[in-house]
Amino acid sequence: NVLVEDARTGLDVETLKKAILNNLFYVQGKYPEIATRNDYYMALAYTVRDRLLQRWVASVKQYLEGKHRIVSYLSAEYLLGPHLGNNLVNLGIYKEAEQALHEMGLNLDWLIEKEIEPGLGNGGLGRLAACYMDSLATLEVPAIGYGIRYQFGIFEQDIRDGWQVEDTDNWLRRGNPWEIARREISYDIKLGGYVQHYMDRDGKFRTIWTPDLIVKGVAYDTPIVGYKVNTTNTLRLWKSEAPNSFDFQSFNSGDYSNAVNQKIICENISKVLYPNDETRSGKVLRLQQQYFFVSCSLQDMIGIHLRQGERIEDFQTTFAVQLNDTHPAVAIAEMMRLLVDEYDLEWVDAWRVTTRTFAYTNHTLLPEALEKWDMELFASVLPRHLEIIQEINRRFLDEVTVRVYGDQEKISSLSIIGEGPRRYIKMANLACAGSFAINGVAALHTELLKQTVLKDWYALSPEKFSNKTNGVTPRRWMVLSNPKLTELISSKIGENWIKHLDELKNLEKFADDPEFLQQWMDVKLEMKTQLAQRIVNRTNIKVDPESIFDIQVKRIHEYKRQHLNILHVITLYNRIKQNPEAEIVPRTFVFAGKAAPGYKQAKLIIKLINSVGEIVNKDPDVKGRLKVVFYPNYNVTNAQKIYPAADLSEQISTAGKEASGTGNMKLSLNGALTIGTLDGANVEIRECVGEENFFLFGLTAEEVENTKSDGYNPFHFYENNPNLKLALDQISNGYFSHLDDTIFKDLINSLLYDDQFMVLADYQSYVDCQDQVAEAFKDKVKWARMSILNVARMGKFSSDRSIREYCDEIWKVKSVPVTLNG
Ligand code: 26Q
Repeated sequence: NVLVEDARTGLDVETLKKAILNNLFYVQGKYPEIATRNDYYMALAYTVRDRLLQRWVASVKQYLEGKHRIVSYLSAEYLLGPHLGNNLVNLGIYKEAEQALHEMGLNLDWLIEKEIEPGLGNGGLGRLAACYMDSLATLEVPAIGYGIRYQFGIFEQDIRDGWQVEDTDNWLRRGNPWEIARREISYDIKLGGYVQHYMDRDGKFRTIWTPDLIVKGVAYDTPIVGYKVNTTNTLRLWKSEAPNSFDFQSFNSGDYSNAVNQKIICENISKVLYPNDETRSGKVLRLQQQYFFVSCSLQDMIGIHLRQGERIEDFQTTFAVQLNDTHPAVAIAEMMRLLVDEYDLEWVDAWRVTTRTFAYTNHTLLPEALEKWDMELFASVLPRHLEIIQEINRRFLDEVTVRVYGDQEKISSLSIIGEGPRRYIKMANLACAGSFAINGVAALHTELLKQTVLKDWYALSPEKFSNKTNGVTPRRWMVLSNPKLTELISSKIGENWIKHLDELKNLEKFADDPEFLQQWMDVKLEMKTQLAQRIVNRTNIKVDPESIFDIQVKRIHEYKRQHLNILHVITLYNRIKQNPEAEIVPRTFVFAGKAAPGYKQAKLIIKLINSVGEIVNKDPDVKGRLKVVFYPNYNVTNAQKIYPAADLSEQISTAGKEASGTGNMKLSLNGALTIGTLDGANVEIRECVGEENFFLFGLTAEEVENTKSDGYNPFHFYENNPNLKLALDQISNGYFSHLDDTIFKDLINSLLYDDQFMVLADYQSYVDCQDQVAEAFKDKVKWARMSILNVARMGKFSSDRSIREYCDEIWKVKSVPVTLNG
């Protein structure tokens, strides 16, 4: 009620209305008659922010008062997605805000669509960090996420003439109401230069690192509120700037342009997100980015710890630090430098603190994706850290040599420094040596880690290893993105499932209820109709909402095999061309995803999808039964619109290559059935939903390895499978490319003569499985029943479950409920 509730904290419709108008006036300087939609977006955003701030301040206060271990999540990427809708959901005021705006003659959806999402990540790894921040807050766990405030996030993708073109992501152009710049929280970060050692008057060895550049990191904080709790944690992202004192030298000596140049070099460090996933780039700037955010974060944590009146030796009692892949692994060397060089700890004491602080999550099995830094390049950026890593390695190998009985092969595989024509630093080995826990992100992935890339580490310290299967937040990926399905589910089993996803189990008993089945199908059809509208708006392609929506949305990668999917499209098309009367269950193939700008084959796959689409979509023989859509600029905003409309989820990576996948979980939770290989978390999804509700095909990880060691010959499959041969020939002959027979040559040659990812070996199994999908889809009610059972059994894949496991088994942290006083 307006009278008792403060205009900045009240959650009822009347107070919200008042607050929105108030913010429109005092933040945007507008009155309703002249306000734009963006003005209203900002007014609503500030209204929500006021309510977050109340909880945020209370959370910080509560954390500082007691003695609680705090989770510190270090990640070079956070793929947050738009904040407004999510914050309304988590504050529990979505309906109220909708009503308030409605009474003002406005529509909440329009305002939500105004937000430019912060795309500060490439894909799965960055999105996982965002889901984990949501679950940490929802589980009321004290946590702080540290990362980089990139001025430009992941590039925007456009499609021109079927090719991907990249544009910069200027996400801050209209300001950011969700962050608070904390100018007073900043640290100086050294880069480059040289190191000197000397003995001081007391006979103590001292180290001086004289950098050739100092940059300042400034904290920008974003509140992360939990679902229907007060807990509001901090995401602290660092922006790089020139230090205050900086310009003096150059300015005083009159070298103005040099001063300006140096300032630009400093600002460049947090300028742009590297758009490669799963490949290394070996660039100086990338290493500078990693060190920059890691050093700011560790200095910040040490400050918090010491201000609590604690001793530096007890750092690990205040923080558990999780390394999201090896991107922040230089933290292990930086922690040692801070403890030994800055806080005067003895090496062994510093190492004890360090190895009780860090835990490492691995996200890849592709050996070529493991991070390595050329030693000379590393020394040019971090000369002191190279010395420290060498010392860590010397002591570590001393210990190891005894344990492996001098086995040289094992020693060199465990060494943090790799030898060859050039020496290099292996970041995964640094992470393993300096961490008390190491985990993979799905059961199969963890097993394969133990058997392959981290085999010798597992033999050395099996007790450090565990599995933590990924999860996704049901708040963003169900409640926010699919309100109709959410309402239908809640009408049967209440709302508890939103925080306790296992309760979806209770849906099983409605799987044969005809009325519920009909409602389930109605919701899906409505979501498909809405997506069809977006597709036609964006691409001019008209699609049939009654057709199977067959969806593959994820980064474009050879191992993810979007080209296997397109071979199936061509196969169906050829069936029609060979017999226009052939029975074909109508399908809409939706592809979306970005290719790393330097990844030639991935860009070619995008062109191929669009080329095939161009022919198939307009061929009159097809009679609209097949449509191929490439939905441009896949990001969190678009994903939220696509998942709810999916009938079929394509999870078709080569077995043993996808660490986990998380899109597989989001699609399944939105009622899609999966066609997939036994890869990543697919294995566990299938175990949960039941094999009768999962379309399985393809070689297993073991069979892939055996086939390869027996001498895999893809050409054999080409020669012996007429449908496969026809499809590949059409691609190379230019059937889909206006008779240009050069465009796809590299792609076809790589398939025929190498086929690292077993596309040809899995082709027939895939096509056969797709035929079963089509057959199953003909019985709409049976399909709906499978879809319901599938959702009912997906409860395991909440990021709440993942985070609970990390808290109990790795971090040993407990929840700290936050109360609002006054
Ligand atoms: C490294 C060095 C230089 C530049 C960029 C990179 C880089 C950036 C991003 C390397 C890898 C990534 C991202 C990897 C990633 O997203 N991996 C995915 O992580 C998900 C969450 O665990 C898994 O579900 C996916 O299976 C895995 O592919």
